[in-house]
Amino acid sequence: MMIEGKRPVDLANAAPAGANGTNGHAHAPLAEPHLNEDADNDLQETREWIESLDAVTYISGKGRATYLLERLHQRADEVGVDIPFNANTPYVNTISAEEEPEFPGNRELERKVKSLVRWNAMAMVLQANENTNVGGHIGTFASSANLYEVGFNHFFRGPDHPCGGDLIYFQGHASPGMYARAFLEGRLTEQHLKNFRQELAPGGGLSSYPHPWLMPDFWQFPTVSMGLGPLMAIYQARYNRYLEHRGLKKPTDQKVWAFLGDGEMDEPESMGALTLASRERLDNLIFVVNCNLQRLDGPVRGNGKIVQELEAAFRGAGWNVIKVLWGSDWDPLLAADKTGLLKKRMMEVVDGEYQKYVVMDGAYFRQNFFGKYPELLELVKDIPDEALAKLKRGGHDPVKVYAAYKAAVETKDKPTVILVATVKGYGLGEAGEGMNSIHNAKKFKDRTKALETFRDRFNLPLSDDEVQHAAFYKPDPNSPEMKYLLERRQQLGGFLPQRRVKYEPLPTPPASFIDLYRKGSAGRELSTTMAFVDQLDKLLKDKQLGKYLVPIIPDEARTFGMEAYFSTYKIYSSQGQKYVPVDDDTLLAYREAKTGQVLEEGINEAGAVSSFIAAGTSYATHGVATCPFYIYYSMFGFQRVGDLIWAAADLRCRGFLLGATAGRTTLNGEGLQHEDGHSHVLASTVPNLMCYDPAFAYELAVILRDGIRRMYGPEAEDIFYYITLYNDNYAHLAMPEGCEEGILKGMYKLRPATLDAPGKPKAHLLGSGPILLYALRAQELLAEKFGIAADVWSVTSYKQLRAEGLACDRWNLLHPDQPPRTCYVEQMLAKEGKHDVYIAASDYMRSVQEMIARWVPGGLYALGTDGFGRSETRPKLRRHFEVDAECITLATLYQMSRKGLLPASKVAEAVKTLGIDPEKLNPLTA
Ligand SMILES: Cc1ncc(C[n+]2csc(CCOP(=O)(O)OP(=O)(O)O)c2C)c(N)n1
Ligand SMILES: [Mg+2]
Repeated sequence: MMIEGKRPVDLANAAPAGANGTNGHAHAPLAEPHLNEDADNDLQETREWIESLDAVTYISGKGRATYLLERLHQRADEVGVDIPFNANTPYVNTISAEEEPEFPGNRELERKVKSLVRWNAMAMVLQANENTNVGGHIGTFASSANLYEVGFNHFFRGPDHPCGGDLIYFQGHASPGMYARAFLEGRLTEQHLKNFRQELAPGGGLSSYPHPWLMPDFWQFPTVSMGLGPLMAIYQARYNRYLEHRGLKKPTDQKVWAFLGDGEMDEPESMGALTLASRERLDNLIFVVNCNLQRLDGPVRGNGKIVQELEAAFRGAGWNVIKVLWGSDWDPLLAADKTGLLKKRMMEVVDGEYQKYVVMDGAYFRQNFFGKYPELLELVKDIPDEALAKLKRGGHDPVKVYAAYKAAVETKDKPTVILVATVKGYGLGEAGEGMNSIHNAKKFKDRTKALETFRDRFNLPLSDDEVQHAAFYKPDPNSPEMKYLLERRQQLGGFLPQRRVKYEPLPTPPASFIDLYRKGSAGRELSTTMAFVDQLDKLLKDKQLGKYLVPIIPDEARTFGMEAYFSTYKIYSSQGQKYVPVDDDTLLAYREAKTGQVLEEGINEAGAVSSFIAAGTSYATHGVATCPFYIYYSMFGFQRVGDLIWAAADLRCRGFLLGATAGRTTLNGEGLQHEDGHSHVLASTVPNLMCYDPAFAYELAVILRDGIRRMYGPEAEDIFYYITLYNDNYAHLAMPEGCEEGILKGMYKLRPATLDAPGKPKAHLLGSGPILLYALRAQELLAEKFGIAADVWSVTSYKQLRAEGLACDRWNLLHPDQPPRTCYVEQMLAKEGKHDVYIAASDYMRSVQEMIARWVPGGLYALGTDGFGRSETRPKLRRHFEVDAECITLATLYQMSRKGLLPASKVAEAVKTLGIDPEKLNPLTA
């Protein structure tokens, strides 16, 4: 039986519309049900069940139908009926044609603008490559132009909007489209476009991809390292809520949009945090996955369907999924598909085949897609081949995209993903549309023909000559399309992308903060981690500053002795605490609260560093400066999430990264995969990261205070900090007079030699972190056993010293006829004896210490922890890696003998008296 619009129904048995959460009616005629005659042994009964559902849907709406199905589901559970699991819906648009809202824009003007953006984006990449071969991408934006234009004209709110502006993660490879639009908007000049990827050209250029470091007024979020964008977007949306719940930002309906590639979704980071978004009910978050079915080399899922795979994963993770697969011109075909065969065919064709249809002509499409079933051939018999070939994918239809975006922004209590089908290289025809090679295409083979085809396809008002030159085109400012474009942006609160920095600086902690640690620990033994926990606690209690500080911990608070923070500052939880914690009656209870300050991220370094990024960039994204302190196992920092830290640097993120349980020999029992002796090597590669390896509480206090001043005070430097913290307990020395500058610059003399040996060369022992204590012990050994005077220096930052030294060297190189500058290391050592020897040891690899070797007179002998860690006691590990007091002593004697200040036999003797086994394992290879 056919169900038509005027089908008689039994109204007496229909539930009233609106009951049980109806969410809309489907008044269109319903398709004939699909019955499987072979597998069904009671067709009549099946038909009756389906008809009942149809009747309810027709009379009372889909909401009622959903309700009844839920009840049936529940009943089936009660009586033990198995329900097959299926996370997928059919391969059609989630929003049916009947449910579509009216498109509010001017289709004609929007099409014109979009065509111009397309042209200028393509021309920009083409010109750049014809002139300089600097690369660029045409295919990505060609596929997503419509996705962005619908957003720009109707959805994306700019920074002047009362919501503060939506935060948009633009797909990295689509950047030419964003520049082309900014050109039409009058924000970029033709010269800028000409200088795409030539950032050192006169007049400035445009960065290849979104980089706030390179274009700080334009780009907000770096997205081009695939997978980081989606992860950071989730944590950004969550941080927005954190700020609101803590009263630091007024609640608005501001959205976070992330535009992603379907190939990009294969990165584990892309989908790794999906359940956080649904758990936190982030209805302020919208993913748009551009499913052009291709990545760089070829199809994303040639033998499968990426949209269906993503749908199942996102639905399973609790997201609202909206599929936009088919353009409006498919609507009549779908409506005429009374048997459901067209839907079936849509579902059974794999992505590799869909890609093939793009490249082949209409006849091929007819034969291979519709030709599978005679009924489908019949369905399209009146449509000529050319028209068949032009049937659009949903992503190229503004009406369909608008409907999806509208539904997404109106969705409550869930994040939304829009899976939108497009064609890679859309509009490029034979020049690359749908080709496997399109991702990297930057020039056209048959150039004139390709450009003319492009012009004609998009009705661009360009002369043959302009086409020939791939000239940029901007219509008259008074043209209707230009007025429309600007009017839309004005209505929506200004241009995007746009990065604005305007915020109140934070107060610098008072000098008295350092005074607290000036006296040392008076013999009490404590670790630098304990010192940090105490210092952050003091800062959190600061009346003006405290509430802007954000402690972030990945399930390691107890390891670092921070459990008291849970009860004092509370763990942020958007749902408060719905249970009584097991330790409720203790002082250190595990307290969660909606206004909680601590971000306890679970075992999730990638997520925690994403929170660090959201917090450390809040001064720019929200105009509210917050200062994150992310403390973690130092081993699981740079080598685990180094790319996110690089993104943080690009983002001009501020805050403190605290690598705790640091040091290859200090974290002793945990072995090879825990003991970090190289994070300072990795950290040294990040240009705007200040790296410190302090040994004493006062050093740490000086660094923290100055860091807050530099980042959050009026100077507002775009830097951030990496500080290593250790869990070795020892007595902390009192702060020597006047060492503050040295602590910050990287080194100062901690304890001059007590042995008076006038006229004799001295040794200088440079130490950092807990190994500084061994340098102090070596100083004593040298004096007591060998009569050698040694000064001990505390080196807090080899990276800072090196950066300053390199800057001096460079200046000298470029100004050879002027008096040379001396760097800080040279200045520090200038007063020392000409024949003195220098030994540097830390709990890090030798290359860290060697960073300053070139400025040390007579060379520097480095001791460090090169090699794999292992489980042992600290003394044994320090001997194994040859960084203990005896090994420092030996290295000093050896350096002296190399300089002819001591016979080699004396050193050989010392090997014995110091108890060092010369045939011991080589730590580097052991
Ligand atoms: C982490 C990372 N790996 C590799 C790349 C190189 N890369 C850039 S774009 C791209 C393909 C992108 O495909 P997709 O995500 O489907 O985007 P599309 O261009 O198709 O929209 C690759 C492999 C990268 N930018 N980042
Ligand atoms: Mg793709």
